[in-house]
Amino acid sequence: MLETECVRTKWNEAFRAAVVAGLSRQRKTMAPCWLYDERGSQLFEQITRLDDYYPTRAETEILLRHAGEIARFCGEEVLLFEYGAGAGIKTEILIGALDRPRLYVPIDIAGDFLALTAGRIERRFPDLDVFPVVADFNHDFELPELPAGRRTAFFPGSTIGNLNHAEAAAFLCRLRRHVGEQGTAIIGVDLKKDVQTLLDAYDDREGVTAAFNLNLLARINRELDGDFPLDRFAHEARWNASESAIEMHLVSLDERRVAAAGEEFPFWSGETIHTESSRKYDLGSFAALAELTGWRATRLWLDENGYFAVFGLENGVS
Ligand code: AVJ
Repeated sequence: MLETECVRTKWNEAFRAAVVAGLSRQRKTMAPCWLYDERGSQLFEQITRLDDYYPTRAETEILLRHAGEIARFCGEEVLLFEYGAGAGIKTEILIGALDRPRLYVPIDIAGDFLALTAGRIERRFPDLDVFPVVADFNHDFELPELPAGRRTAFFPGSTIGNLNHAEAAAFLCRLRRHVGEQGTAIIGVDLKKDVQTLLDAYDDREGVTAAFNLNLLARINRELDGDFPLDRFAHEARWNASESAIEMHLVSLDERRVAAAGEEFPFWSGETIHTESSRKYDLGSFAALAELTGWRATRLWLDENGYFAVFGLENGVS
């Protein structure tokens, strides 16, 4: 079997297992990574351009406005690691500002997507070496042997918001190990703000976020022979104050049984599948999390509205 085929087969099996496990639970849940099949990734791309979805705009504004300062913070001739490659324009802004970066190391679980990103960056920055690494950055993995030099970890998009406290702490520890002494990190973090602004961003007027969430059911129907009636499930965005998170749910509008992956799953009317949590930090709570994991949160850049933060972290070990 070709390597890519093999990965794909395993991935399909993992999806099946995740659906069966997630829909068998007392509180039905799916991890957000399953939202991103090809269609889901296209829809997410559309979300980033919506008026109601402010995070991409706010973070891009910060990177553009403070590119020089951020680049100086990272240093010269750095090795740049990006976790979850494919932030596209944001990566290009940072690389474009860096002083003679040595190497770009995009890290992603989706090998084909990674190859696309690597190719795009190589064409855009012909002098920069690119070394893609296929890995699930939510689990421990070893980096290959790389040239010497100061290292920067870039984690934009508030993707860290998908992780709970323990996962985020473990992730930040892993970053610190990867960049080593003298290492830095540039992390994009979405901030707490008035709840209506948050709800609008995750339940936009154009219905793209609803389509993005419902695509998970369409995907189960397509790939696992499911019979979810897509017009009898509704997208819902909720604010969970105790978790400080926006949650996306898929609500069953009726009591019914749904078939998928060769099994049957009962729903009561109003029962939901929880498909994503997107945690919102305040400046202090994120800095505290960073310091807890051995980083020093020494720099902070904000957008005009104060909606989004880009943190500059330095490895506390000197
Ligand atoms: C890609 C996880 C940062 O949480 O804002 C956008 C995903 N979900 N709209 C986010 C998402 C619904 C996004 N992240």
